Amino acid sequence: MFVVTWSDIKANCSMGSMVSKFPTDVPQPDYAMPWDINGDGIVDLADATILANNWLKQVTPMTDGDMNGDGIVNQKDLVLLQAHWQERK
Ligand SMILES: [Ca+2]
Ligand SMILES: [Ca+2]
Repeated sequence: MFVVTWSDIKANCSMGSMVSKFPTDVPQPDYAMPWDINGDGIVDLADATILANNWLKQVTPMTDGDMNGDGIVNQKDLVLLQAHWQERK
């Protein structure tokens, strides 16, 4: 039986469009609101929750709470979230 795991999906994403959009070796501080993690147009508790759920995890750069493009969710991303708290699109 063929089973697709979440890591397979992430691996495919990182080899495809995600990498070309967000190069891992070039942080994109001007990218439109990476701190709005869920993309609803405001930086609030919902985004902080996603960041908390992925705390210290390796993720696809610029997704799931990674905001500086280094592929890990940590204090650097939390600082960015705090700096843009309640910011709207
Ligand atoms: Ca949001
Ligand atoms: Ca990060």
